[in-house]
Amino acid sequence: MVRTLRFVLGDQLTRSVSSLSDINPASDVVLMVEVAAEATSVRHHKQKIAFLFSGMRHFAETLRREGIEVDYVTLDDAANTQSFGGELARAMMRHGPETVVMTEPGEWRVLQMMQDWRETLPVPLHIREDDRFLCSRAAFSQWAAGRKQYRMEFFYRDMRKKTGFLMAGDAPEGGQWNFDPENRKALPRDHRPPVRQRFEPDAITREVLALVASRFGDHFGDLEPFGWAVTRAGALEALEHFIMDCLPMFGDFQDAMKTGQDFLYHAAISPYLNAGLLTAHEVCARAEAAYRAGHAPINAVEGFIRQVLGWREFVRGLYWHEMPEYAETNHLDATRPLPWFYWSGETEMACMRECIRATRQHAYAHHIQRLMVTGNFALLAGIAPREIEEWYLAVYADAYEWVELPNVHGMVMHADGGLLGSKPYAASGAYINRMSDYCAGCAYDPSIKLGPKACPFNYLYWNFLIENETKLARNPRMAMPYRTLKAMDETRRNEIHSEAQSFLDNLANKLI
Ligand code: FAD
Ligand code: DLZ
Ligand code: SF4
Repeated sequence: MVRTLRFVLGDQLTRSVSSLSDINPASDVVLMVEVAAEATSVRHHKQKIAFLFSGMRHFAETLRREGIEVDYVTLDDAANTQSFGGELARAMMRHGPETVVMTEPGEWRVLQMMQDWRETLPVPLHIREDDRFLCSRAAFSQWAAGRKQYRMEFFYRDMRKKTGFLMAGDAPEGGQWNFDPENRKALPRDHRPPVRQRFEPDAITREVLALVASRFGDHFGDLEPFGWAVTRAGALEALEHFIMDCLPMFGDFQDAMKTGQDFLYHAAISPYLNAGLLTAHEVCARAEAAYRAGHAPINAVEGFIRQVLGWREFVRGLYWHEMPEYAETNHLDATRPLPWFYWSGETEMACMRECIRATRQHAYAHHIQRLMVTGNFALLAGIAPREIEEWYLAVYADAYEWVELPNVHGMVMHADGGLLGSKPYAASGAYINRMSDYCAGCAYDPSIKLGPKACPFNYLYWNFLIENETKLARNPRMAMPYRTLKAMDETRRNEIHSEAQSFLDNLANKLI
């Protein structure tokens, strides 16, 4: 008789996950299911599906080696109903458990499903807290209570104090909370970043790659070469590679972009963190140890820990505190459909082409590419939040709604009216030109403001400010660009507006 059925989702591949913490191998069964409904809830990048399916299969093997019974339903199992609900119902028939235990999911959509199952299951379903995060949902809500806007920097300082990471007694290590002003260097022309570690697919991964090719061949992205780690041991190796070879320069070149250099000094560990193959605590602890051992400077280590302990925990807390209303806002009334080249990568804009190429090739782009190129364009072009959110959720191996939505809806699109960030990250071509080498290979010129050779980011930037004047001009952090706009004469404003309009019309008509 099975006492407890423990249903583990694809992004819960952590041995210490709360749904497994008190498992009794003598009487309990773990359920894991590959289902088409999840792979197509948005049409996920082929590598993302392969990463998760292979990660799930390896995780199941690890549990079995411990003597735990795992009931694993593969995608091509003839009886697979292809949905979480259907597979749970079938497993109930197979095992007849006394209770079902799960860890809360990373998406509101899935939590709603789980709450519905509670109504229909013949036995209790216990949904446990996901304690893999350093800030619980309750602790975030306590922090957020009474605040009209949430600012990461204040949250982050509290998290430093609470966890003790990079603290010297009560003070921040190095005398400052934030070393960002040192972290905005462009990459020197002849600089060669380290070659990044890739992982050869083993037999399990090869089987999954064949499955994904046959079932999801029409999804966005290249399936191969596939170089992601799919086990905890592999993820730990990837972390070690980052710490030893990349962390020391992570800070300096955090905002840099370079053609053909898709990872630079970034960690490339977000798929592992988000699927549970690494934990936030161990990643921060390893980075801090590298600092204490004199291997990496404070600007790099503080910058990195801020991303994991600050941003990652902050967006997760905000997501759960604000959902489901959060997803519905559209502060800037943006309604334009997503341009077709987000999927094809075929555009004359070299920066967009390059970032979409990296995305297609690896199911990865680094933060500044996501924020200041593909995100910036979507903001300036007034793309409907829902359409651009779906793109980001589909194309990255690390994308789950709890982390994607606040980044896209809040940080990029300002659709939440400033709940997450004090201003939109709008930028003209000058920013991209300063931080990358993209413009040198572009059909457009970042120094030209209007006309056929003008960089579209230039007139779209000023047009964005014009169109959103009533909503943004009083924002003190937007004072500088609005002062410049005020000094512009009416003719110039009209020229900008009509050039932007014709570019956007051409986009809609697939002429660009
Ligand atoms: P690094 O730059 O090396 O940073 C280290 C780690 O910090 C990351 O692995 C990640 O866990 C964390 N981190 C850094 N920035 C953020 C952030 N803004 N929010 C949350 N965690 C952060 N991250 C995701 O994990 N999933 C997403 O779906 C996702 N969508 C994004 C969409 C947009 C528009 C933007 C601007 C950012 C998004 N991010 C997302 C955040 C960030 O871009 C990625 O975490 C990062 O690029 C992952 O690569 P890395 O591991 O090399 O990160
Ligand atoms: C993203 C994803 C995909 C593509 N496929 C599966 C799957 O077949 N089985 C599974 O358990 N989980 C999958 N996932 C992850 C879930 O969508 C994820 O658990 C939810 O998004 C909640 O975070
Ligand atoms: Fe992008 Fe403009 Fe530079 Fe071309 S000129 S790469 S469109 S920023």
